[in-house]
Amino acid sequence: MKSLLLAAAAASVLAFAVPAAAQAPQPTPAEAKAFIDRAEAELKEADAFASRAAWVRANFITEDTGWLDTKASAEQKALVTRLAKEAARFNGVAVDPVTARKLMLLKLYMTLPAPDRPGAPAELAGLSTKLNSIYSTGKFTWRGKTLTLNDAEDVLRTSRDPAELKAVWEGWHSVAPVMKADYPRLVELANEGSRGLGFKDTGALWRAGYDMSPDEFTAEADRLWTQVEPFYRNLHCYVRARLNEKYGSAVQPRTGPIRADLLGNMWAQEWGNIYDVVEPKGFSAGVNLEKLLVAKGYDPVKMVKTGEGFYSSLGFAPLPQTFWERSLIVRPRDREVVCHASAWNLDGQDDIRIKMCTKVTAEDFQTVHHELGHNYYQRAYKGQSVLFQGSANGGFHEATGDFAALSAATPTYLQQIGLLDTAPAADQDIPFLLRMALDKIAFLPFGLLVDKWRWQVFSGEVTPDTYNDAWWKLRLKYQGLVPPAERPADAFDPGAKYHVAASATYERYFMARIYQFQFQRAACAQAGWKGPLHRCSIYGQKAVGEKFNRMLELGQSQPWPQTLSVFTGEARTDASAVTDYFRPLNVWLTQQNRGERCGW
Ligand code: X8Z
Ligand code: ZN
Repeated sequence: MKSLLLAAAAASVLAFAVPAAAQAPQPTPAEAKAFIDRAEAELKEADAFASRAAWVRANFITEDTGWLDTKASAEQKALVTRLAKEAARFNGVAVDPVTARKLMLLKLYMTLPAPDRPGAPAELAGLSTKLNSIYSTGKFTWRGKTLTLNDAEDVLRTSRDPAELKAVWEGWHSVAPVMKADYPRLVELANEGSRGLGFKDTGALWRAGYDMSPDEFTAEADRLWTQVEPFYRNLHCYVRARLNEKYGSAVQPRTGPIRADLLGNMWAQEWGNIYDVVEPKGFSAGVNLEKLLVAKGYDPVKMVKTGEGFYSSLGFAPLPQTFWERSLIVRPRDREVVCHASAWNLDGQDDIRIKMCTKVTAEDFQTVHHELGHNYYQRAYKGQSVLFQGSANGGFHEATGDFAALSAATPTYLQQIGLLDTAPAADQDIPFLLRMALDKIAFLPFGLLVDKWRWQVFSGEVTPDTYNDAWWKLRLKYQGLVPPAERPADAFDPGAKYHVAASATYERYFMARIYQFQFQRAACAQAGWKGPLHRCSIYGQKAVGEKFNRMLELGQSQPWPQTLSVFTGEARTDASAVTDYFRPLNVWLTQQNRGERCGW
């Protein structure tokens, strides 16, 4: 693996080989360091302003908060572009490794970098805010009622009527075509900005965040997918058969792809909501977390408090009082907000908050742990300087809370916190693992394809007239899914997914679904766990928590393989942790699928 840091150091050696007389005066390493110090101070100030504007807009979407957010974001983009350009002066200077890494990270600072010309940062920031707001305020009419995404998701989760599912699925996707007017321009501007920073396109910039070249990252993602693909195909085959039995061949044929609206989730990215449809026969009834939460009187705040309790048991300090005062935990009735869950740190120190429209469901129990993981990570690396305040790579940030949730999902833990009254029967492993696989394994192809689509868009391989076809080609290839009916000519289905509308990168979720199992395997070994990996809970294991926090504290101060080895002793992304965890289920699925024509 070639790291960008090594590439920068090699370039500096070459530069020194050129005779001094042929060169403009070389800036010194000390000047480079002074520049970075100044840059970090400027970034900190711009961030403080931009993140407050973004928070206010996300909590109160109006024309005016959009205007303020756009202005702050445009200023931040202009600053980063200017700094990155200035940083180019130090190309070839033999700077110390810390400064070299910061110079590299400066170029990766913006997800959508702006071109270096007047008006461009404002135009790009404006498009970005606008698309996010269209998504977040999106509504459609169904049976005479106006539905938000939250309402639509409730139908997808609970309805077992294929006509209803189709209508609501199509209804939500009808909010996206209007975005198609702006998306190509956003792509064009971000690409121009990325090229100005020396990247081939914005997709290459995103892939450069993994301490390897963009092409190496593409190959790495493909390698990992190959490790888990057979398992996904097994799960697909099993679920398709159960859907066929439930709905009949006219709705879901026994062979070929699965209809995307039947899987309990708007994007068919996690399938745990249809556990009742695919529940294995011959086992005692599995744990129904949603029922337990409701029965025990959980409300959204109690869900978050419970999440906090898990982290406290690992030795993490309690959330600050300001977290409870400033977070948004319930969807407000009287104003528009960005409901897609997120975690924030407003000041780079202790002002951590979450913003989510929490429902008392199994899905949100998981999401609460996910979001808090971001907050504990942010707080752990607050001692790092601005350019090192981030996760080892994007996957680490997304994996942290999911790692906690792996323990929090175990029946042992649910019993420890009084959610489950009786110990689960000894034969519950397969139902439990199936429930987990519906979320964890089903997600993998989706986690990969969202940015496969964007990489193609940014590279120009996919153009606006083929946006939607290319999307469904990937949905079919990786997930084995088709839409419930032919899509209209103006459809822009990628835009019906938050991260596309909001330009948030997605490959990190794919990586996170692997890292979280590596973290879990290492954590359980540290705790001396001898049983099967899926039954391990690290609740209360303070020594594990302390070691985990030591990894988090490093932020992005060094290449991620070094950081990963601090906690796991492994320096490579390794999907064998996923297959280890699910091994008994894969054997069982293979037996169940006997006689089926798997694949699509
Ligand atoms: O977006 C999220 C989090 C916020 S970082 C709620 N997730 C992805 C998604 O919802 O698509 C978590 C799982 C994948
Ligand atoms: Zn997240």
